[in-house]
Amino acid sequence: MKAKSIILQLLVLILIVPAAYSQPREIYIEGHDQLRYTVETIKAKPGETLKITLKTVSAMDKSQMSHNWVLLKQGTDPMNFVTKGLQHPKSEYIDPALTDKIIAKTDMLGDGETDSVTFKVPDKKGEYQYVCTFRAHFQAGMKGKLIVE
Ligand SMILES: [Cu+2]
Repeated sequence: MKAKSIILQLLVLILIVPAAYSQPREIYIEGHDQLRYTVETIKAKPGETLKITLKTVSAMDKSQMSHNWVLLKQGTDPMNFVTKGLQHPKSEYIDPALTDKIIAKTDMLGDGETDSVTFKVPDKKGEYQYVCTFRAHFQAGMKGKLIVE
């Protein structure tokens, strides 16, 4: 009888523990007309699962004011990335030739719109830049960094 109860407890552990660990840590960010993210630094553990939710809050039309959240691989020049993207308004100002530089991204969002992305943080420690690719937003300061430590 005792062995049976231990087996039952083990079963419960096997079923419940992985579920608890795989639950992503959620981070909520807003993009505003001031061309800033409300969260400009995110700290994370290597391999951690994060769920980023971005919401745009704006007094302007979507065609004039939209935001996304694009996390770039290390070694990617963010200025080059957004500059090349300027020629690709139909693909959310992201150059299709550079999509392999992206770790994770949300959709491009107008006022009141929300999108989430869940991803695994890279195992390599260090800093990863995130940017808004809408025209001139990065240059105006719409950026931040993920610090893996
Ligand atoms: Cu933006």
